[in-house]
Amino acid sequence: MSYKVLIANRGEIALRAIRACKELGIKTVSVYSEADKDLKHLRFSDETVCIGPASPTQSYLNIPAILSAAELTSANAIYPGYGFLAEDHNFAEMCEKSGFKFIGPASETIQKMGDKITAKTLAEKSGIQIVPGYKDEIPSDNNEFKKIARDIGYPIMIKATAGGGGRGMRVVEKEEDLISHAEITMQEAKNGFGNETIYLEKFIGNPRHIEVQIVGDGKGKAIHLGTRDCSMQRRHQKIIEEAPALNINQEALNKTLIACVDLCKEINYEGVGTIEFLYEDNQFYFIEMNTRIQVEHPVTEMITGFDLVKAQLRIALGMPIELNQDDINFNGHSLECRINAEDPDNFQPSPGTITKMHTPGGFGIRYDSHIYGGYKVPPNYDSLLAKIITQANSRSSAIKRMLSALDEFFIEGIKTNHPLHQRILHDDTFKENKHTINYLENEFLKK
Ligand code: MV4
Repeated sequence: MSYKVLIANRGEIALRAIRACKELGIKTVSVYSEADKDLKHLRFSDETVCIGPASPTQSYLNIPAILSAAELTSANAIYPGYGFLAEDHNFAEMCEKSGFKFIGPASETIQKMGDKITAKTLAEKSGIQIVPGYKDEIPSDNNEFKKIARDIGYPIMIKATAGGGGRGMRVVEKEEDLISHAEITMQEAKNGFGNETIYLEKFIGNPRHIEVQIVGDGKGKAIHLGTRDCSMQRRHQKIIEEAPALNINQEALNKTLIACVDLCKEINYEGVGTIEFLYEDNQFYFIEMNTRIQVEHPVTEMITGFDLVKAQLRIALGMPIELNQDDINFNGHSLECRINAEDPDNFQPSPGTITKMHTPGGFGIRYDSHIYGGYKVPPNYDSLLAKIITQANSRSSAIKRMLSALDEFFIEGIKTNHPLHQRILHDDTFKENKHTINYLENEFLKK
């Protein structure tokens, strides 16, 4: 049987998916926009189809164009990657209804996890600790509403159930702001997501961002692949990620990992997924679940040897997860630096032509990227150029290996955040693993 997968994405993740398909003997169709005809992965793909103009809404978000390309090339399945349509439950449903396997969870699962109140309820049912708060209907009586918020205790966070990833949320410091902030959040949620439902949470002030990687076969088998720490971020854009998360309370961790697997078993989760937590004062607090592969998946692959993208494809083909939890071993430490086409001083995008470059290599170094000398970075998409990933026996060795890799790496012609990474890797707070989600913006960048 010859199987054909259409890759509904671009850049490094499209290349990553093609590499995994090749290993499995799966044929690939790559779709691209008019701005992307020179992308590297198109040369490695069996077939290519141009699906529209540079604007994402007219190409990588254009569902009819993508389904037509799948039809035209007789693809069996569609690989969404991350971003774009990866967590669009309507897209997943339309793939299925058009006869293409969506490589990911069932559209109903994506929809449930996309509704943050439903996600919290499901997580709580499986024994995952959630942020204390209130997720029932907001009473119309302002005094009743104020009483609920007072019981949670200020500061509180108002979140839109249709939000996520930092969109549709607001901190309320004191009672006199509660009603106005709730009204604004509801109005923004109505305009932005077409759903004005909000919920309340205790505001966790200075946590780390820890996430758990899970894999499920869609038939009730699930395993976890440990944790990642993604606390080094700016405006919800992760910059450095690592696996495993270190300096974590073992008892809280073990309970959380078991509960994450239980959640996946309970909902017959199919594919790979990430359960996100805030971690503060030895406690994990569930915030949301991402039903897709994540940018930072390589750090988990590097310490486990488990190929997450291959697992996505195998599971979609109905093949079993070959490994049991006991077969998963965690080996040393891995770091990922995201190299972006942006000005390191003001974070402004820096598209343009790469005139000259050199990539890093060597023992324990992985380089995932679609760029090459002469490639023109278009201004229309995410600024991610490359991911440098290192693995070593310890965190400090992985940091040193990353500094060595960054020394070899150069890109000329456009600005990148390469110097920012070098500065962070030399920073004492980072080296001591004492940073939280607030560190980069509130302390490091102000030094
Ligand atoms: C929070 C929080 C503090 N308290 N919830 C931001 C993205 C979304 N996934 C949830 N987010 C947060 N939820 C409570 N109750 C702080 C954040 C948050 C954050 C979380 C993870 C990583 C980076 C962040 C940056 C700012 C705020």
